[in-house]
Amino acid sequence: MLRIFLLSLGLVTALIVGPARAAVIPAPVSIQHGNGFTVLPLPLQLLGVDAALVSEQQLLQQYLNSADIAFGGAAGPGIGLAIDQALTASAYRLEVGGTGVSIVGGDQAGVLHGLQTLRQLLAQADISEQGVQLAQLVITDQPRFGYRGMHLDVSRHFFDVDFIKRYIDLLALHKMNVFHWHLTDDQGWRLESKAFPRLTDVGAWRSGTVVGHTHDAGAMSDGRRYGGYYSWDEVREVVAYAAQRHIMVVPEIDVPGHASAMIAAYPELGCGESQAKVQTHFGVFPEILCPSDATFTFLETLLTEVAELFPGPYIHIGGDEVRKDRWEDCDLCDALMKAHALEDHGELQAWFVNRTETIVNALGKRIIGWDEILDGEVRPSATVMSWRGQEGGIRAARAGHDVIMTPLQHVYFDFYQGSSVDEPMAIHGLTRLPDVYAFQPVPAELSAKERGHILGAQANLWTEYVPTETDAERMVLPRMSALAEVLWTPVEKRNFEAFAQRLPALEAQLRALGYELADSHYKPHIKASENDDGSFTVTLESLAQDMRYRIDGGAEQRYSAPFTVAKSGAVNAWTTQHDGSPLGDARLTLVDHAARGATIHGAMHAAALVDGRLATDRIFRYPEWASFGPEGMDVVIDLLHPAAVSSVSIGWQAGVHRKLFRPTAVSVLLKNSQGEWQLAAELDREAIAALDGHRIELNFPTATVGELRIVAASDQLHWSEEQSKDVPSTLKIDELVIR
Ligand code: TNX
Repeated sequence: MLRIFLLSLGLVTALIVGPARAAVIPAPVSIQHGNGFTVLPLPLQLLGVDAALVSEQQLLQQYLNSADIAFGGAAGPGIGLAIDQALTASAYRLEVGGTGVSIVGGDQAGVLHGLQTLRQLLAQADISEQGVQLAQLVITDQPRFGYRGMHLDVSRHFFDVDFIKRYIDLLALHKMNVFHWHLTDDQGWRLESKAFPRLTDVGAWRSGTVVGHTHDAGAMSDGRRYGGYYSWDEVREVVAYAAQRHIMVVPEIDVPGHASAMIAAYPELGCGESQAKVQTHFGVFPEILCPSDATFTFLETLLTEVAELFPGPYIHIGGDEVRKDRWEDCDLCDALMKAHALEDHGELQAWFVNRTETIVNALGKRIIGWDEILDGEVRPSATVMSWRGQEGGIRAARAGHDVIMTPLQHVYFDFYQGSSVDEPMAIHGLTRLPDVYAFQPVPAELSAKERGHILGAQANLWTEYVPTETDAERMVLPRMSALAEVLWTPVEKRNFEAFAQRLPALEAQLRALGYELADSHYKPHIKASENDDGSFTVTLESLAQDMRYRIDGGAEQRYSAPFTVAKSGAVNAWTTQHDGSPLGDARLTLVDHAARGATIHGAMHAAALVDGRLATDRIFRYPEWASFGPEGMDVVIDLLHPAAVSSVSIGWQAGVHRKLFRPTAVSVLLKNSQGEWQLAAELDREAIAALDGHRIELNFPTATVGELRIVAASDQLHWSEEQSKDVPSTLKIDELVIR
């Protein structure tokens, strides 16, 4: 009533107690909340706009359209956009006051950032026939980093231009400004070339795609032709679309490794008798460009096209995961190494990078390379993308390179985002929302001058296991919302709990825009820490409030605080959604046994084998398993105190998403009082093959021993696409349960 009355008087400031405070992600540098509200009558009036902001006004109209807010009115408080060069570039000031909304940017990008904030405010506003009611406030804001990026791999799976635009829309909404387009890899070449049409005629198509995980036992291709590529017109369309949103596109042409598709198209680029094909499986393949003059002539022509298509200052030339097998067996390489006094193939790779950089520089651009380019001496003018942790970035910054941080622990969005067993298959690893949020792109150990080299950071979406658009959206949302805050918000304003409270509003907005989001962060994550008395303290974490659990299938309990599991117990946890339905299926099986915490020799990361936690009913993560090569497992367990034992159970098969190799022989030996190993039990291939389930159990007459030796091996070979030959099957083992 009051509001209508005020409106009818032409007053637009209503003193109504409104919704919670504005929830903006990334959190702005400063928000001052006023006391009142401003009602913008519908249709909204767009106020005088600078000539320089025609494009931003168009975007505003599109944004209003997609939020179903009518505009084009000519009365009442409206929205005005302006530039004020007193503000720094990319900065903006947004005010909701009596005369409406004013967005003033230091430049066009600043205005765009203000528009993104406005969209979030509008999405949370009360909208009625009277208009849009906004809380009065003043936001002043600017980014922390100049480089705020998202990567997308379109080789392993192809995404069409419509999706690329939707992805770019996501970047804009999150105030990000770099789109790193990973256009080439072993599984497909995705960029048209006029000079080299076979790159797409041949290189854009593969004969199938591996089903399941590429390292599964018996992984097979689906045999379905797969591919696609972008024409020059499409690339120009994407570049222009990004430019309107002040987003730079960085194209990546990955050389000299990850080049199977390129060499399949032009075999003369490879070293030796190349049998390269566009790969159907994933991994790291030996196909590599030969460092010949012909290769560099080819690259010069190709990169000239790339430089014309992409107006930005950078071309990413890859340089990651280069297997040197073919270079080791190559006369030309030997001669080059001798002529240039290169000590090893790492230096030859650096020489390759430097020569490629010379080409790129002559085209007026700079290179970016993955951190492996530091394996030899590359010039400091090369920008380094640090992905194998942040060490490469630290080394690079100290050597005077510019650095973009993309460490896999925090920003590999192809990793699992939750540990719940109902999560969709991902490559491996676990990067939960809080892990992304905790990312610190500037390492503390750098000096002030070295810190100046950290341009910013980006997340990478590799798409080996991301086949569809929906999957891609779910992998980046909402992890990129957390990253946006890392990249934008002053570090002292970052707070995960506050972010988690602001997140649902953004999630609702993204859903309304038609995006699919992960719900992994609303499922529980189980953590267990071991106490001195051998019991476990179990903690459940989730952004959902209502967490439930059972132990050993017992009664359902509501989680309120960490609880104790005496020594053994299968914990199962889930959360309850608003409609009461359960979400998530997190599991952790804790087992007590004679070898828990014992000393164990004979394997790397062997402690995982006796840590009292089973990995056999979990998502597959490498650190939870001990891995064994062709020689198999042969470990000795030194029990802390001699104990009576009569069984050994060996976990060999992951419960979820990964099919591991089954041993073909296992045996248990016990050390007798004379210090000799005596066979206690063994199973052969037939006996093991006949077993069901994820574990192999061996029983023997009770004996009191101090040391056990457990041997597991496989004499099987399996076809390896990466090596193009049969190779011995590796074993992954977790938890040797000894009782
Ligand atoms: C390593 S990160 C790669 C990619 C894979 C990725 C999977 C990098 C520079 N190279 O080729 O897709 O791991 O996580």
